[in-house]
Amino acid sequence: MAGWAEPDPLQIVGYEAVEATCDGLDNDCDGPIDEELIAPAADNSNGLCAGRSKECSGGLGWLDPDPTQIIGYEAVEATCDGWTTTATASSTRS
Ligand SMILES: [Ca+2]
Ligand SMILES: [Ca+2]
Repeated sequence: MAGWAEPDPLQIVGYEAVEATCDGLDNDCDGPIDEELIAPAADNSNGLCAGRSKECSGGLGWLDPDPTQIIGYEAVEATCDGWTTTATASSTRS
């Protein structure tokens, strides 16, 4: 067989027939990068963060969504831990 031939994509390290890895690479060689990936559930699923999925950040992989972008987020409950913050003022004057 003479002439030029396309390389076998199966021999390319990291190649995927269907893009499946959030890595900032176009693993299926179709142009778009990290497209149509199925995001895993976020690590923090408490409070307003319930039901959220991770976001693909390219080279940094999957990251939990930024809680400050969630409607209703309050800095008082910055840990988004499911607990309701209650004011318990107990200061006394001496
Ligand atoms: Ca792709
Ligand atoms: Ca990818």
